[in-house]
Amino acid sequence: MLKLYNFDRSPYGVKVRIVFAEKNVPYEGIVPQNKNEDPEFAKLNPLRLTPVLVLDDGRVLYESTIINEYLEEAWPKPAMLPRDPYERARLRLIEDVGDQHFYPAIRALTLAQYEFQPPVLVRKPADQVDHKAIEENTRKIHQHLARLEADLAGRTWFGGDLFSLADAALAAALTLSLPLLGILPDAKYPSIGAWGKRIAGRPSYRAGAPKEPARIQER
Ligand SMILES: N[C@@H](CCC(=O)N[C@@H](CS)C(=O)NCC(=O)O)C(=O)O
Repeated sequence: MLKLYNFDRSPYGVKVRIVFAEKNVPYEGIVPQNKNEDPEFAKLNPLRLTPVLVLDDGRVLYESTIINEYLEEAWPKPAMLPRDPYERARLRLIEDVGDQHFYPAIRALTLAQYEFQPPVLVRKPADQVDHKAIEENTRKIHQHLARLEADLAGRTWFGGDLFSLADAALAAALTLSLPLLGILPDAKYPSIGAWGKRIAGRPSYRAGAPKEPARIQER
């Protein structure tokens, strides 16, 4: 059976687990122990990041986007990318900007004000809060949200009628991380709000979402 090394609360884990559930592909989920020191984990992924996918014959893939592209090609039904080349590229662009810019801004905003002590984010003492980083990353996040709002306007999913790899990729940011940080919901982004309610009702989302989501602990 396929093995997926990943963490319950990882946004990249959520992204991959939703695709597994959409495609109804069975897998064994494994939570890595001591992954930063364990030499066996470094053999799987020299970057020491999760998720990591191990195939039945032992071959390995990492990077959530690559894993999901592999799942899309190995289990093409239901399709999570459309046939039209431009539309495929448009959805990959949404996902890539999410991975490279949007998630890092959310992480930076989080770490500017909280210490991550799984499963809680503990608010930093006032003198350790990085106000400049909060301001910069809040601004960046709203720029991304405005663009995503425009991408979703008039669409059910980022892929129109098709629930796509981009929808899976943005699920954790838009339904978990930003609501936790108090950035969403926001009346400025009605299409994102409606999308969030739709995705929350999807069985694959319920299967892929963290069993124990992060929460904030005040000092
Ligand atoms: N670009 C990578 C990012 C993966 C990533 O940052 N994973 C986090 C978990 S959410 C991780 O392993 N962080 C290092 C750590 O927790 O020590 C991907 O898309 O798979």
